[in-house]
Amino acid sequence: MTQATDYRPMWSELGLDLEKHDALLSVLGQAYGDIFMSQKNRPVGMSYLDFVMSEVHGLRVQELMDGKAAGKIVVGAFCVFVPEELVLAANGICVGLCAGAEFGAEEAERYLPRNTCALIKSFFGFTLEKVCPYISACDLVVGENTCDGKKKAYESFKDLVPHEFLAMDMPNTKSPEGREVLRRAYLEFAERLEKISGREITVERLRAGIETVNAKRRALHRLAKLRHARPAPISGLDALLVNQVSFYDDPVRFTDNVNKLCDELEGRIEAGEGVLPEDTPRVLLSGCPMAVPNWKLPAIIESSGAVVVGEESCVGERGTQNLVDAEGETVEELIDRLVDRYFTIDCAIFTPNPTRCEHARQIAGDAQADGMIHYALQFCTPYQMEAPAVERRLEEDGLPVLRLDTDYSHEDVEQLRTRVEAFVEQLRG
Ligand code: BJ8
Repeated sequence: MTQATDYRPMWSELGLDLEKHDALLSVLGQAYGDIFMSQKNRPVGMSYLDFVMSEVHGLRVQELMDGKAAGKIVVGAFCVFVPEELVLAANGICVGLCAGAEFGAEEAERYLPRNTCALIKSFFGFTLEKVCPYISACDLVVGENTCDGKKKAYESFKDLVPHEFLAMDMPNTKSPEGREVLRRAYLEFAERLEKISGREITVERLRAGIETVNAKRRALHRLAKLRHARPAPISGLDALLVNQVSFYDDPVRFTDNVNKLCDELEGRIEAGEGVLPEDTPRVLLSGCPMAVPNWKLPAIIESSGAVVVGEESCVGERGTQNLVDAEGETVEELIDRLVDRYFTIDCAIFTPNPTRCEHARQIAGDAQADGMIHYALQFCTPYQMEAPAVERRLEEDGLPVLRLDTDYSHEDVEQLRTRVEAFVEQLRG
């Protein structure tokens, strides 16, 4: 994207390939302008998000470097199972790592089979092509052993990260044994963070971390709820962007700005103002997470005349649901409270995973959705396998469902558009 300051010395220091990085920023800047800035009637509060995005590889990375110079550590993650609360307690900054665009796919395929999902290929591509300043800035990268794709990919990815890597074990059932696996993983994570940062995780520090992240999630819950209004006060694209930025931005500043945006949306709702007319078909998205800058499908949906009113996704309500109870006398007790909350995340890696369907039904009802689009990345077995069950459950409620499998390329845009337009027509009845 475009920055006013010259960050090239910092990018060089981080070992980026400046030519490829320039090419990436120019494509992203163009896409952002076309998709976001062309929208009409955006809330004024989105200007903060526009600013953050314009500086996503600039000022935010500079802040990470300044933080490191002041003694903080930077921890990168690919999954919402990595608890930011522990990172904050260890004087760290937690960042989501780039995994939402096609870049360096050919290079990635030297390490991965062709039939690997686009998200995994993306983080290999960004790292191998040296265009991700975040991964270069990280003192520790956490690879959580979730789906088979990620689990096996981390075996070789760990040798590509510039600093330390931690493979975090994950359960695959919601059993007492599964809960114990997660608890042990968080204890090990806490120990590793203390070792790298040289700072003890105390009860007070962990409680403060929990309160910071709870406040961020509360603001995101508030936003999710305001989208239920008819007419919708904000586009699905802008709301998705808020969720995407939540993985990068300073949590306190972000929370403050999301709450200001929500104040504005409340004003819109009171005045009966919507971002689109009241009779615009309302769509719930459900499925794989959409990491920044994966905007392809929501852009197609909204330019086809519908509005996205919720995401049952890890970059959305699956990722933010529930808060952590901050009550506890010891660090171990607070880690147990973290486990209580994180163990409720209904990722498709769990078998069985019934609460995901129920959550999708609940959001669809609350958001007054007229239909649901199930989105899976090609070769993502967990979400592709769950799709028919989610579809059946929602259809039992009388909700039309469109199931789409795609990737990060632009080759299928017209094909997707044709199917989405026909679905939106169906919703108009
Ligand atoms: S908690 S959804 S963020 S693992 S798309 S890499 S599942 S093959 S991303 Fe996820 Fe954590 Fe679960 Fe959420 Fe595998 Fe599928 Fe690829 Fe995926």
